[in-house]
Amino acid sequence: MAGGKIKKSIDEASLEMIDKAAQDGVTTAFDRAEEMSQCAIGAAGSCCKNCGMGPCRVLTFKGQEKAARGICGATAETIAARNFIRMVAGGAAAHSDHGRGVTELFLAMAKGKAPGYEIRDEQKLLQLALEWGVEIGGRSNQEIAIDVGEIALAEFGKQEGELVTLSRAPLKRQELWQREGVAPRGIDREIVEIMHRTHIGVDQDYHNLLKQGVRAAIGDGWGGSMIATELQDILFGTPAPVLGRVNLGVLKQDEVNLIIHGHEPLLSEMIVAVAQDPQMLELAKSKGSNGINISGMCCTANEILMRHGVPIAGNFLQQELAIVTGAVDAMVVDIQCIMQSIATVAECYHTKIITTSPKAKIPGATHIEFDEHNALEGARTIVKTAIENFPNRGSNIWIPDKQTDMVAGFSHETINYLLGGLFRASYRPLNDNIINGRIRGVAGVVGCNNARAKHNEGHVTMVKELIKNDVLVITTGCNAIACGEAGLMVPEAAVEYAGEGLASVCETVGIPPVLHMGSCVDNSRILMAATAMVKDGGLGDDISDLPVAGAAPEWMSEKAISIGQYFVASGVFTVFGVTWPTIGNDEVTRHLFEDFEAMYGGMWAFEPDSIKAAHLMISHIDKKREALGIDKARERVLYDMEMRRELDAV
Ligand code: NFS
Repeated sequence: MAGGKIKKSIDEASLEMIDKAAQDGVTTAFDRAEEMSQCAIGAAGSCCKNCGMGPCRVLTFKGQEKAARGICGATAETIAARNFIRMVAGGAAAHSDHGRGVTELFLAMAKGKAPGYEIRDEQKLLQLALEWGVEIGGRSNQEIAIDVGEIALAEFGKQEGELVTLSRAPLKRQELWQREGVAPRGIDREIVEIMHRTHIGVDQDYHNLLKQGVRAAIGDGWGGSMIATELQDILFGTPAPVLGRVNLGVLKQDEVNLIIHGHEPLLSEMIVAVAQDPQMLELAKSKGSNGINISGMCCTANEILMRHGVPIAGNFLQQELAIVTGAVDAMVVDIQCIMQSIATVAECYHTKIITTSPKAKIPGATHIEFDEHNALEGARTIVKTAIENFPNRGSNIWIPDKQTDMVAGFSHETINYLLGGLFRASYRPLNDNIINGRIRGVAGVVGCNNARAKHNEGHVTMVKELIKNDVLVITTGCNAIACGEAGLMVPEAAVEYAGEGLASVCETVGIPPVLHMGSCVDNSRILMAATAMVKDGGLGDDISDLPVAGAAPEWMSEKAISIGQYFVASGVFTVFGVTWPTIGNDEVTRHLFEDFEAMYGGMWAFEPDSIKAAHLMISHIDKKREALGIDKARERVLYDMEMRRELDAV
């Protein structure tokens, strides 16, 4: 049963709810992870079930002479590579279909067919228009937006040439992609081609297979995800730093609790607006509550926190636990990272689960379909459903008294302003502080929770180790929420956890040592930040020259594999924890971990121990510092500090 002897989370609020679930006889992912045994061959990526002759299991153990093959003759390498890039396809499809949804709404807005939506960031619209050669002079924003939206939508189905957004990458990177033949022609095309090539009897060369994985992943990070981020910013505003709160303690005993869970900010923006409507508040009062409390879960939570300051109830492994409080009147979901079990857990309490996407239905849930032409009406129905369910709460309510402050919303643009000032926005001060050694480097730590690992432990341990060693951390997704819960996303955390060099920069600028950059599609902001660092000069002429690294210490989703792959393809050393999907095949793993460095300047690594993983990243950062000839500067900084300490002691 839940609870158990081994702690399943480092988060106290979650542990309280895991215990309550056990008392209430409710099963959660934490229990299922314990009960469900894993197939070692499948987990190692050595099981092929791409045709009706299989599954063929081809795990070759050390010392085994005859290499196993599938019935069709596929080698263990082919099978491992096929499985790996099918994960990339799944992840890239998810992000990109999200991007397509945003683009469709954007176009409907521009054509005046989506009442309630408008252009909030005009500057970004014009900037995109300029980049894409859309005529601006003498035209209305709506007209410009129609052209921008149409170009964006065409990127998904484009068949030839290459994505327009690739031109945002450093020149050297663009040339490398062309040279290696991995510049995506169209976002969908590369995903479809993975499905084709991994069908029985097509591509049987693991080098060639993995190359297509790279191509589709670039189409995600520099294509689908980037389009999602840019158009969401135009529609809902580019985030700027905002103070919020995080963890299950944001739920309120005396108010209607409505949790918005999933990924697209399209509907959630409307719900946030409707919840402030006096009529709705009146209705809520008439049902005996003191107000309407909206909070977020998973990546949607990041979206609405950074744009509206709406509190976050938790990350991926906390979605069932929120319902276990007994205080959630409705949980509305759209797409991705939604456990089917929330409907089962909800049966034990009064919570109404509301699905909204035609792409994502759950038996037992109420379906209120999101219609962009009528979004406000849909949002009203959803908020009303939550309010009307408030009187049905039982007496079995227990909200953990735990919540933390966190600052969110460091978009690539605001980092620019914060560091460089409003009138001379630039990454110069960041680059200078890297060059002078106060900041050792930058790490992007992102990704999911995984029920096979202790909740939040990998995230928080790694991030603490990095900032202690003067590495500035930028984060998105469930890692951002984990860091928020651990108190790492407030400026004061710099003094408590960061090394002296990093702390001194954070104190001067007034920023936390861990910067929240948004949801998972917003990993594209990290690509833009890295590109801005290259363009500002002094740190080489490609992303692969920068003293940066990436990680997803608790990954589990296919989206995480696609993200990792586009980071690697962009020249970033990227380390994953928990498990590695090609671990059953040395050849394929070696290719991803070693050969990729020569090809892309970035490569994969696997290290489940978060401290060791952090040090792999730090070593890589130091290697890059050395190559740039700025390693000595850091030694001086440390020496200075040592001297200062000695002086202080006198
Ligand atoms: Ni991204 Fe993982 Fe999901 Fe968001 Fe969380 S689980 S890959 S972080 S919510 S997408």
